[in-house]
Amino acid sequence: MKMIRRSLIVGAVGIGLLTSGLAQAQDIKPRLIRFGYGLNEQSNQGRAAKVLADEVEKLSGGKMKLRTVGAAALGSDVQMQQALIGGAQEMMVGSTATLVGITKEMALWDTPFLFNNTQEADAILDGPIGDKVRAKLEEKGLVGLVYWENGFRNLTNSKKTVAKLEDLNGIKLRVMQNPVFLDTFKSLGANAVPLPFSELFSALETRAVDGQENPFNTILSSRFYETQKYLTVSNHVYSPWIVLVSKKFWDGLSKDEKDVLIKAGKTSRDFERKDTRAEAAKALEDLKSKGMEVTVLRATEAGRMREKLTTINAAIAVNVGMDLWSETQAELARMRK
Ligand code: TK8
Repeated sequence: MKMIRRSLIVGAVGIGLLTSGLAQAQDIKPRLIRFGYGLNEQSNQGRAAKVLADEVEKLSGGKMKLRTVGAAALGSDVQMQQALIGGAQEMMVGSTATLVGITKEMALWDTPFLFNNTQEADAILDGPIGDKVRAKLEEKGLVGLVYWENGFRNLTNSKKTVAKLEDLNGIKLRVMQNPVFLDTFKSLGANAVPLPFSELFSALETRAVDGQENPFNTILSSRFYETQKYLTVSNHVYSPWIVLVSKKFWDGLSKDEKDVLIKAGKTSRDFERKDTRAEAAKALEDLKSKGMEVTVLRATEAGRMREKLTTINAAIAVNVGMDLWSETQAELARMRK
């Protein structure tokens, strides 16, 4: 009897040692997360990616490790989205506009002149409407963690000053791979060509296209001023970025690991918006000093553009669903009162 008890105890200790040994082996090998993005390391996107990586490392006590890969080295937005869906890559950040082919509700954010300022953008994106749109990704194999700010988009080109609607005629303009952007700029009279961001710099350099549209930050960090002489401050749409996680990867995480990503995501978002806004506030001066000729679109001209785009808005409303559209308009009206 004594003997049996003894061997049981020894056995139990043995198993205990074995499991703690396994746990240690796991501790040594952190969970590796590949996080891809399109801009370069020196951009606002790159800086925020670093904050996200540091935060994940800190909150997980080193058990999770985010390897950030910029400059579209893991692929364009669209390619990375597919890699996440298939489970070949864990995380990324990119434009919501490039997700419209996967989740049609994302087109809500492409509505020209939807938000008047960043307070409106933050309130809608971080509120119930933004959550609802984000949640739609799950059935497509993606988890939307948080929205970052890409920013208000402005037009650049190498051909001429664009001060009024008619000036867009004859400009070959790169747009994101997104039907709303394509239709918007076609309706405004430009010769719109969809291209991934990763091919944009060389397309501008070789003059395959004359112009593009992006926030000041990107025009600066991607050195578009080297090929683009003319900048029009049009603020024609507010562009969000969204941090995505592969659903396949997400479903294999523990509750604690998910919490780390959620918390770190929020910290990165708050940092990113502050950093982006600080940079944007001085970017226009920087761009002028780089030799860009800046034209501020007059309110009357912006009004004429809006007018031209009423059919686009109607099409977006149908595409994203009338309920979502009306809820957004009502919420904005309430905020503007
Ligand atoms: C970066 C893009 C970029 C977007 C674009 O991958 O494509 O013009 O504004 O920020 O998502």
